[in-house]
Amino acid sequence: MSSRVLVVLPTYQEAENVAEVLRRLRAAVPGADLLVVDDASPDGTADLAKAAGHELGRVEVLVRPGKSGLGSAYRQGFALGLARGYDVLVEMDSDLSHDPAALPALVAAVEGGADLAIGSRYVPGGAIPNWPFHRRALSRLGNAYVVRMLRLGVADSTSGFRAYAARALAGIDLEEVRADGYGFQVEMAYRIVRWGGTVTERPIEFRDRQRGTSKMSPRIIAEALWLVTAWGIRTRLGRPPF
Ligand SMILES: Nc1nc2c(ncn2[C@@H]2O[C@H](COP(=O)(O)OP(=O)(O)OP(=O)(O)O)[C@@H](O)[C@H]2O)c(=O)[nH]1
Ligand SMILES: [Mg+2]
Repeated sequence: MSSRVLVVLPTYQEAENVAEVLRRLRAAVPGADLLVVDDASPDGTADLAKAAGHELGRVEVLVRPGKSGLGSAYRQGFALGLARGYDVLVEMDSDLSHDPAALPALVAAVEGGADLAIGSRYVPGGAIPNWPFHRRALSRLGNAYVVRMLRLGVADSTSGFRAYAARALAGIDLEEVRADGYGFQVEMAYRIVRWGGTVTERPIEFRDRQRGTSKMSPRIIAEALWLVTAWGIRTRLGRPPF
């Protein structure tokens, strides 16, 4: 692995998870740099990340003044990574839902030529062992809607475990990306496809968070639904979607 890899980890109230994520990442991708983007979590996540970073090395913690959303944390982390000349930029949750051990396969796919490699729950080999029926159904329905609406040939466009080639992030207009949460994941994939990039999927086993609480809300789901609908309609009318 000769490329320079930056893993961006957004955190909000992940005190119970952040140190272990960093430790497992360091073991899985020893050559990568790790960037935690914390939105001033009141539970002390940033300090715990810094302490783990001292022990592990090559961990940077960026503390922002207040909760500004997942999409905004990634946009800022990616902009920093591009400015510093990384080749591969990784997106990953900090709640241990995404297994760091699966990351080398995503990075390898980008090194092999993909512009975006998505850790997918919906390709052969992918799984969500401990999700209740309603979450499974919602995620499946959401992905099916994206495929129909945007004609996007991606089985798991809402997955937040991915690796991007720097050229693809530089090719799309990151500043213009507006969506948060699931909408952010779909928007990034759609922008890269429209830019002419290649997207590939690799199977992952997604583990529901064991510790800490979810920050996803009905508002995030509604935003994604609304945006996908708007992008789909504009595309069908022959207009630029964004
Ligand atoms: N910096 C930052 N990180 C955030 C924000 N919202 C969520 N995160 C982080 O983004 C990642 C994904 O958020 P989660 O709450 O786990 O969302 P989810 O995975 O859809 O939901 P769960 O089923 O609860 O895991 C986690 O690492 C969060 O700590 C935010 O506003 N700012
Ligand atoms: Mg999560």
